[in-house]
Amino acid sequence: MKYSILFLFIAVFAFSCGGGEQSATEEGSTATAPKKEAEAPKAKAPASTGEVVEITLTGNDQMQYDQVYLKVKAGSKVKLTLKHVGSMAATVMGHNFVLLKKGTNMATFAQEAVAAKDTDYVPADSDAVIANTKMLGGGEEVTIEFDAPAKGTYDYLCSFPGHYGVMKGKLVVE
Ligand SMILES: [Cu+2]
Repeated sequence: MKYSILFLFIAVFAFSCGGGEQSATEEGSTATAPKKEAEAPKAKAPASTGEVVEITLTGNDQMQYDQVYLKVKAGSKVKLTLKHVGSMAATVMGHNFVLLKKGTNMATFAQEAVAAKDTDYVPADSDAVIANTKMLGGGEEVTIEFDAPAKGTYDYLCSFPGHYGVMKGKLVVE
């Protein structure tokens, strides 16, 4: 009886020591993990689900998009087709689609875009753009593909001078 109690005591002691070491190791590994997680949100998109979302957006001669609210799932690939369903030239009624990163001031961006005529009214050195199409004239269309950004709501606009006041919308990633 005495031996068995002693054995039990040793066993419990040994177990708790072992357990202590184990949890210390786990704490050690979780202590380094947050650093990696902290870097992750900076990545443009979550792991791809392989799902492709096709969207067709139009712009017309009345300076209007047909949709001001687009919704896609996080991790999907967005295949966006922009069609200019009007007939006016790109030089007078050009339309494009520019998706902006969160925190971008649309008015400020649009002002910078006006000065970027040489690059289709999208500032070449801008880091505020997630994706954009070229500028289209009546009857033209273009398709672009991009990875849906992280969950959230993003602004998009037509950056042709003077258009963003009306030609803008929200892309929701959920
Ligand atoms: Cu436009």
